[in-house]
Amino acid sequence: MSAIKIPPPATALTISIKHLTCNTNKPTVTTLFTRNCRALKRPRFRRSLTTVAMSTNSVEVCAKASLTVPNRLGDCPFTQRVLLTLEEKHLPYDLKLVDIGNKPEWFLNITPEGKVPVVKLDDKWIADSDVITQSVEEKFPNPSLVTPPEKASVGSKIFSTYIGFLKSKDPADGTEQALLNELSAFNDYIKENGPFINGKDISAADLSLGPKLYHLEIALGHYKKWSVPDSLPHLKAYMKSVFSLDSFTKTMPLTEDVIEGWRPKVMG
Ligand SMILES: N[C@@H](CCC(=O)N[C@@H](CS)C(=O)NCC(=O)O)C(=O)O
Repeated sequence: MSAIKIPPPATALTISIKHLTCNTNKPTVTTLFTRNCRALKRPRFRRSLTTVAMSTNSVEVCAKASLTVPNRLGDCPFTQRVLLTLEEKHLPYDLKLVDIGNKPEWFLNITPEGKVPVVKLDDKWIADSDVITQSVEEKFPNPSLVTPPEKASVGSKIFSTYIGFLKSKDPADGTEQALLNELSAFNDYIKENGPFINGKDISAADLSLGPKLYHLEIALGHYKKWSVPDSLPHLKAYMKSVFSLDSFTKTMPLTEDVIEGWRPKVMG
């Protein structure tokens, strides 16, 4: 049985949040550690934490902290992809929120590149959502979230064309059309093969694309007053289905965080 792990030393501000998914829709159990973990010195509190730790074997996940609300999950679509994978596999996890604008030393020691998500599996920290989700799939194959290789790249150009359009300052530079072409191809694909990328069941490709479409909807709505056209009803239905999954609503960022998160890219 693993004892409760107290994240980083007193010098690093870390908020640790436990998520017990375990096949239920029960409210998330949230545990906050203060800077010096003073609460842990109280016997009753320590007992309840030990119970939580012993009844689960949480996957540790370093995630971006909210830019607008203290102690809340932030707006990284790659992190949400990993959390969606854990949620869909009913694996409990333990969030360590990282201030990406002021990365603590313990985080840079784990991952010198300094990017979230980073996940601890088998006592090793792993970076990059592609590698993490693949490793989680191998270690916890049930339920399977594998997308067949021939479908794995469906919708994969949407995110880069979205960023091109979001950053564009010239309405005639073709970036909007490039995005529309990708969205339209996806709409046609879902019409023929949906409701999800691999048909009736959600799979890894949806968990990667869903958070990106969520950012697209919020950021383009805010910065460009742009929305997905009604001429793409299958894409719209797909977005609605993915955004309303329990796993999605539990892991999605605040609208304000998505807006703030993209601001430097839009202004830069
Ligand atoms: N390819 C990586 C991308 C991760 C990534 O870009 N994370 C961003 C937040 S969404 C980050 O940590 N940025 C911090 C930085 O670049 O300093 C993945 O899929 O995990």
